[in-house]
Amino acid sequence: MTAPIPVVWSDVHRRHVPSAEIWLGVRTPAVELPARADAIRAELERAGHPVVPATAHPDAALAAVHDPALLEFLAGAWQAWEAAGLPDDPGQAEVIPYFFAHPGLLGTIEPALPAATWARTGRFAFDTMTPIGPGTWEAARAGANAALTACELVLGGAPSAYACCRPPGHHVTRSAYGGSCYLNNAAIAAARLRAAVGGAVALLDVDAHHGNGAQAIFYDRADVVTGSLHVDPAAGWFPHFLGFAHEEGEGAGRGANRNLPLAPGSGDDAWVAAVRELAWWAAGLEPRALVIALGVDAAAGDPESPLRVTADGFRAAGHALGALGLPTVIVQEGGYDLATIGGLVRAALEGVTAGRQESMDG
Ligand code: SP5
Ligand code: ZN
Repeated sequence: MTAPIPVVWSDVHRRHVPSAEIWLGVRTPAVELPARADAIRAELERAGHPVVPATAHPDAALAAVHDPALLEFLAGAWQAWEAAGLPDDPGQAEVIPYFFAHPGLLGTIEPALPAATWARTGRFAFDTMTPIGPGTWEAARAGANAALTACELVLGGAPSAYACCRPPGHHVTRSAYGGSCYLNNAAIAAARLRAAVGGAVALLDVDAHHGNGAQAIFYDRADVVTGSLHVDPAAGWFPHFLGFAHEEGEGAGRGANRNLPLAPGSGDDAWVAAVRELAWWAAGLEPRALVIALGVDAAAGDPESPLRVTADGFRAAGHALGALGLPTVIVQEGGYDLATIGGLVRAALEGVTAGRQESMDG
């Protein structure tokens, strides 16, 4: 009988309360809300998972994957916004970009770091849907601490640990944030494990959306193997410009990135087959540890994706990944159906434990 996977937790996530997502210039209801993590925790506690508080970790662990300029911006963005009076004039209470340091604008010229608060955001944000409010930095920083605490548990001998990170992180690149994400918790965890285990680390992303952040961060590296299955961006889904099958890594990292785009409407059969394919592929590159970017927004009924995966599908996915038999850190990403999100995470964790057990017995 294996012990239930510990849940690493921080209440500080509740300080991040986005008021809306600006989509096509329109204020639409925010979906990445505190009730998400609270629902997951409640369900996992009911199922007997122990809850472990996240402990503080140094900024150096974040700087392993993020540009210090991004970290400095995120840490002070809301205070600067407020000090500039922007909540009063023009009346925007959260940090939102309007003008972007687009590569087609800049060519080979390095972007300036504008002194104007209303301009600086466009150096670091790649969408308008990821507002920074008064508690956003503290919450994101606490999420990174949770991911790092889960790493310490696993490095200390736990077979696996789950970090209930909120806000999520998998869309954040080395120097740009978006997609409801501010710090790439899963990439931070992968870098931490990579520094501690004498070999490669695999970071496999089952969120409904492409894990573009880790792909970009580790694109030219073979020592962090990245893979993602997600709804086909060509079918109109975020992140639109990335996540295609031909993105295979470059330089030393060629062959160490894998994308499996799935058609809208894909359900358990196609989705679980893709998870197994990703797991087998990663196993062939002989990683010594695993990070699972566990979004559960591929679920049938999730408002943010057209995939149709059930709790049984998430259990089977967990099983396939647990069967790799690796020290495993599981990091929460998306998942927006409050009625089912907890049960979906619970099923995935059950699968990880069962798959792991089978790999030991077998
Ligand atoms: C972590 C994660 O799952 N991020 C997903 C971000 C994708 N959001 C894109 C939403 C596109 C517009 N949706 C229309 C409804 C507006 N609320
Ligand atoms: Zn997602």
